[in-house]
Amino acid sequence: LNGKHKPDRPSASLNPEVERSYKRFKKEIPPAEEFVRKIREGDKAWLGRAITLIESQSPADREVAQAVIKALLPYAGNSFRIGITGVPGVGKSSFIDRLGTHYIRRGHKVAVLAVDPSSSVHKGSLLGDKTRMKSLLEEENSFIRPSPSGDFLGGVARKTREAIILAEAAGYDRILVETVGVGQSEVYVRHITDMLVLLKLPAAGDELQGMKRGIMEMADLILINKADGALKEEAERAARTFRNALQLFTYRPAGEAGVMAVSSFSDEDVSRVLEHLENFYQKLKSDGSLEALRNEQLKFWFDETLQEYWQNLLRSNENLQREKEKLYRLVVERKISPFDAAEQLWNKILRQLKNS
Ligand SMILES: Nc1nc2c(ncn2[C@@H]2O[C@H](COP(=O)(O)OP(=O)(O)O)[C@@H](O)[C@H]2O)c(=O)[nH]1
Ligand SMILES: [Mg+2]
Repeated sequence: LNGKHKPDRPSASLNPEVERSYKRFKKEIPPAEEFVRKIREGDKAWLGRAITLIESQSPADREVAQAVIKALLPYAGNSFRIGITGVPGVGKSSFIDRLGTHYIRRGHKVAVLAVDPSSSVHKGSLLGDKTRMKSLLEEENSFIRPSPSGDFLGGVARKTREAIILAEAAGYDRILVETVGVGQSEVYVRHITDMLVLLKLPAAGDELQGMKRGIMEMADLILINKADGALKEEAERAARTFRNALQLFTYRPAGEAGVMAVSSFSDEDVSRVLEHLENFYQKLKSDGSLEALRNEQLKFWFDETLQEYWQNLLRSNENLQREKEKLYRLVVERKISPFDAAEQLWNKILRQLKNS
């Protein structure tokens, strides 16, 4: 932590002007040691600032962020990371508010983070929406952070993954990651959490026809939410239907996915869910599957990042880019197969590597 860290990511060709602003910027950011110390003390403001550095576009910021992450890694990992997904309006934030409060009552420290693929459009996310988390927000032992923006989902998820590390180093031992169940976001959330909880609205059985099988298979727990008032019976019916349907699917080592009809507003339901989550976590820890899962995730992010470097290399090399476009034309003109084209490009890359 001597402030001489090289950026962990290849910074796009630094022209002199960028270089100057980089240096100027660097002076203004407190040194990594200070972030590390404050975060270890549990200082929320500094935790927030460090996450801002992770999300920053500036290479200088990210350099400090990477140094902070590296220094804090030994203090991370000791939490239960729970992904919570579902369509907008299903009650994710409301449920997290109650669940988080219950966790705090039991002596835990709770961080709520979000992965929102659309947040770059909306500039500021609807997830981690603080208006729906009023009671949790008032708690000393909570930390709530909306989704980072980003142009691609993998990047947003990676930033959230890094934020998890910082939050854990700050002493948060229950991490709730909220994401909208659209596109691939829950797939990425699966790669940064230990357990995936899917919230669903009470709906008639015919919903099973159109349900996204992928996410149902990924979910470790399905909550049919809003099981209160007029919807209570319908929710319980839906829970039974899902339970039967799910028996057809296969599951992760930790066992059968549970299905529960619940209401965000029922303390009894929320504690029942909490018990289920904790049992799941104990099981994951005791039979070694937590470690296996996290190892898999580390490998995934390694591969994913390597892919990214690779694509950047291809994009930034004009020669290869031209060749690729040429081959692409030949492919769509049916002159060569996509496989031949890929092989040709690959050979060209290998030749270039040998010459460099
Ligand atoms: N009746 C009922 N309404 C709920 C429940 N949970 C959330 N809501 C309401 O559903 C709406 C959307 O909730 P929100 O937490 O913002 O959903 P999110 O978009 O999934 O985060 C709000 O009006 C909540 O008050 C529940 O268990 N029962
Ligand atoms: Mg929400």
